[in-house]
Amino acid sequence: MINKKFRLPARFLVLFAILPAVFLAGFKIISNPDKRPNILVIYADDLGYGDVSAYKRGTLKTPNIDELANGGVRFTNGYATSSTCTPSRFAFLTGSYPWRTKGTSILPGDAPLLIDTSTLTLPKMLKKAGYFTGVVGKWHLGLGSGNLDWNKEIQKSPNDVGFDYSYIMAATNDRVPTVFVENRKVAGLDPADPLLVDYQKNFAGEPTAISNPELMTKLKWQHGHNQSVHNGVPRIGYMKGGKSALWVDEDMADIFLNKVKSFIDDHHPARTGKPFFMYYALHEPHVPRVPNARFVGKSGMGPRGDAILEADWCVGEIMKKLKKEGLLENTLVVFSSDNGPVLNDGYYDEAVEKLGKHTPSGGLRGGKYSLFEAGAKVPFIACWKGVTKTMISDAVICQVDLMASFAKLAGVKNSSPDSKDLLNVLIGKSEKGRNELVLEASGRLAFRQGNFLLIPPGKGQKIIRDVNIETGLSPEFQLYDLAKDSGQMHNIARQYPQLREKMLIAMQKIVGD
Ligand code: NG6
Ligand code: CA
Repeated sequence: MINKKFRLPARFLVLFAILPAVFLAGFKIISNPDKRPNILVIYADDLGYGDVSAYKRGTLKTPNIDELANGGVRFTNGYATSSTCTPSRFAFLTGSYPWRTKGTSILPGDAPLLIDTSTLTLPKMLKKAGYFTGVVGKWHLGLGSGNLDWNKEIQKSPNDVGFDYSYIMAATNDRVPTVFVENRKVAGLDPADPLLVDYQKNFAGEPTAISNPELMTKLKWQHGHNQSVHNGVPRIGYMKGGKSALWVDEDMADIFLNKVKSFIDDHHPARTGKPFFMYYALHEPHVPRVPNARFVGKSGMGPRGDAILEADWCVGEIMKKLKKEGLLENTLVVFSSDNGPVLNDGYYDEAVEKLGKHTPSGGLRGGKYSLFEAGAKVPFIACWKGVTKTMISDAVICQVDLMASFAKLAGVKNSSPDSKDLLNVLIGKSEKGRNELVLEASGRLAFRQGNFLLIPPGKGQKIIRDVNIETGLSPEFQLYDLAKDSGQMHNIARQYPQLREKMLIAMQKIVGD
């Protein structure tokens, strides 16, 4: 007979039986990768703060992006790190400020891969954490190791910096080669008609926009963009051959969208048991703006407005797809843009003439290429059905922070130097964003601390005449109180020399001398 002292009451026995089961179930929930959300980053090209109607600044209507904003967190202080493409994308994908690395300015279409393949990038981090990773759309971070042969397997591609799948245009839609690269190969290339690319000199006998202006049936160049002509549009750089692989600008949006949809089909977590990360890099509204006929004339603002409507439609289609696949509650969607807006970026496309009352910069000063606010302050929206609050957040957040924030979400450690874990800010649980942020334009830096923005003196032109945008450069210190003066009309650097000094020292601490 068991000694009475060692007898346990029946209810304790029941507890002992249940506890391990509860513990195991709990553990399973924590460690089951299925429970981590998919991540979809939709990244527009040159879309301004005022171009999204949810920001209530301009007159163009973007109902699908608005729906994301109205179901999630809309940031009023969301930034790219830079006012041009390559550095902003570099920062987003590496979690490191672009100016720490040489050569992060706008790349030509034949540039070698900019990201060191030994770097722990955002996609590599997520891949290691068990995500399927993909990129579709604009790349503009280089390919190969120099002197790239477009007819062979490309050895340094997005697939070498963490993407399981890639379907990209190499650089921009105004740069040759005008082809898509799927994983390591130019898609649809006929080996009998090799593709040749050169950024220094033309190929003998090949027409250009200068020698054969009659080829420019769709758009004419205004500045730059006068070399090879394809699909009636003159481009930057020279190209020959590869005819079967050349894109049709009007079909680009549909092609990218369909690639993203098939990626979702192929990597549906219900089938793979893994979450996915998709970087969907829209090509709109960067020049040349040649939207599909379905959108032509729809905005009343010419091709720039029509291209934005096309991008907005793509956002709607991809959200419909997530809904259809039952993934809305299981996917964090972040929408943003690589830099601010520009109207005339080198083609006669009536962007200026047909603008009407619309304000792409949303009343901010400057635009693409500028150190002023419109350069890097961009639409920034996070939406995860059932998780994100519906709110407007004034917290300062930057795309460089997505790496650390996604690391938190994926349950892994972040080691990226400049990236801050702002996951709670991203999903609207906290409004405590960054206190300090360094911004970049053509290698020049500005510094935001709290609500103040400091631009140290810089030599150079005040206005880029071709695009009619202020650079933000001045021989004097500039200091703005963005809380009172979001349009940066009042330089208070002389009034507040101590604040100016304090900010300069804080900036130098981050940047170095
Ligand atoms: C500039 C191009 C501009 C655009 C930009 C890159 C000229 C005159 N201008 O050099 O059209 O392509 O580079 O834009 O060639 S970005 O959004 O990719 O940074
Ligand atoms: Ca851009």
